[in-house]
Amino acid sequence: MRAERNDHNSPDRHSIRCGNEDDRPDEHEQGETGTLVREKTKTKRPSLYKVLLLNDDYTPQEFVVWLLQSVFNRSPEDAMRIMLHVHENGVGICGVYTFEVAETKVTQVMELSRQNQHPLQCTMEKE
Ligand code: TYC
Repeated sequence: MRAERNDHNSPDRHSIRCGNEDDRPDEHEQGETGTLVREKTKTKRPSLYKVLLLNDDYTPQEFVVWLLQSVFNRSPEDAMRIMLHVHENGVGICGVYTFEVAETKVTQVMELSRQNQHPLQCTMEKE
């Protein structure tokens, strides 16, 4: 006797459920058993990028603190801590973002620095 193939939406169908699946009807029927295997949906997490601030001898500390608050949404205390870290260590992390967000923030920092005639440099680096 041939096994009944369960209705596609039946909750008791024989399927392997994975944590990461959607509701696409992406199933294989294996042989005559009627077993339905749902393939895992690949939802890859995006790569993350560190936005780095570089020290220089000319950009005013107040400007760097203001940038960290305005562009990177840092609290005044956090902005001061990051600025002093860069001042003392030569480089520091402003934040970690997906590619487009990191790229936008680097552009904003470079543009604001240029407009204010400061030599401040900002780059991004894959985590
Ligand atoms: N070193 C600068 C000064 O003493 C301050 C500064 C801090 C500049 C961080 C750039 O990314 C920077 N005026």
